[in-house]
Amino acid sequence: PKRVLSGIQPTGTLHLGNYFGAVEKWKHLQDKADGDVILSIVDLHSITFPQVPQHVLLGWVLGSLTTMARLYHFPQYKEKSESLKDIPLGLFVYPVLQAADILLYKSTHVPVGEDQVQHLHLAQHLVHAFNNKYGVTFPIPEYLVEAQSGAGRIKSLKEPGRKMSKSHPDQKSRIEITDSPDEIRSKIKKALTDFTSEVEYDPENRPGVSNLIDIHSLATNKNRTDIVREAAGLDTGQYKLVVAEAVIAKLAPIRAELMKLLDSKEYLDNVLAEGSAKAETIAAKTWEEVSRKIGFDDRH
Ligand code: AQP
Repeated sequence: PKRVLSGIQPTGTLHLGNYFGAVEKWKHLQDKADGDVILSIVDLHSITFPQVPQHVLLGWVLGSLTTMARLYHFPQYKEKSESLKDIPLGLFVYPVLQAADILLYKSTHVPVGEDQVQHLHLAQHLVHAFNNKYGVTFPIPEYLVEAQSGAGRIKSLKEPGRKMSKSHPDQKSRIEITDSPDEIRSKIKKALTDFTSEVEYDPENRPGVSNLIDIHSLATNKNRTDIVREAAGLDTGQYKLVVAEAVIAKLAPIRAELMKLLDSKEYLDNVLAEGSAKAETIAAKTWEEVSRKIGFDDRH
């Protein structure tokens, strides 16, 4: 059976990048109802307490099946460790824990963005390594291609060379989905562009305005060519106002629903409790099979 797995770290409020890059795609997957869809809040990745020990246990097993040399080459590790003097071991083994998340549910499909392709390769490699050593246990997780849309990363409003991020200290670098219309206007007005006033799509040379065009395109489902054509005659300052209104319109119903949900704590707690009970059942069964195949005794 098809089983799709995806997750998000609880490291801040969702921003436009998370929404367009992940959440909106999840909604499509859920609506399509083609197989199981497991969506998770990956709290171990963000270092809270372990609620589901099987993730850590399987992560340890998988860690013994790969090498440091392989993990050194991950771009996310390289990028995040560059600015650190002391690199936490957890940051280094992160992709192994991610592979454990995928394998623990015997996931068959994983929607990934381009920055995650190597991580999925690692998960595939670990499936081969485990299955060869202990007998066929896991399916090979595949990319979920339909879930990848045209646009790449949404970039930071302040440093368009970097992606928009939840945990970046500068709140003005991102649009959060809970931002008020005024906050959205103000952030987009202050978004970094360049000294050319024309609105054109040229991500390499003009990343700032190109990022706004990408955001505009995702918010309205219009293609970039039409957007640029319609913006002829506007300078980037005027164009920012257009983008802001498009984002406000897109987020209005999402924000309203979110506010309603935040008021119904009981409902949210139920969704989480029901979801984790279902996930636990699968995770416990897989871990039982894994420990039996490895030869851990009954006490585990
Ligand atoms: N800027 C982005 N553009 C498009 N998609 C994005 N995603 C994240 N940033 C962008 C997608 O959102 C999901 C969330 O992934 P995550 O929470 O596991 O961590 P992340 O990718 O590292 O996201 P953040 O927002 O940058 O979090 P922090 O600041 O905590 O590292 C993923 O599907 C990701 O592709």
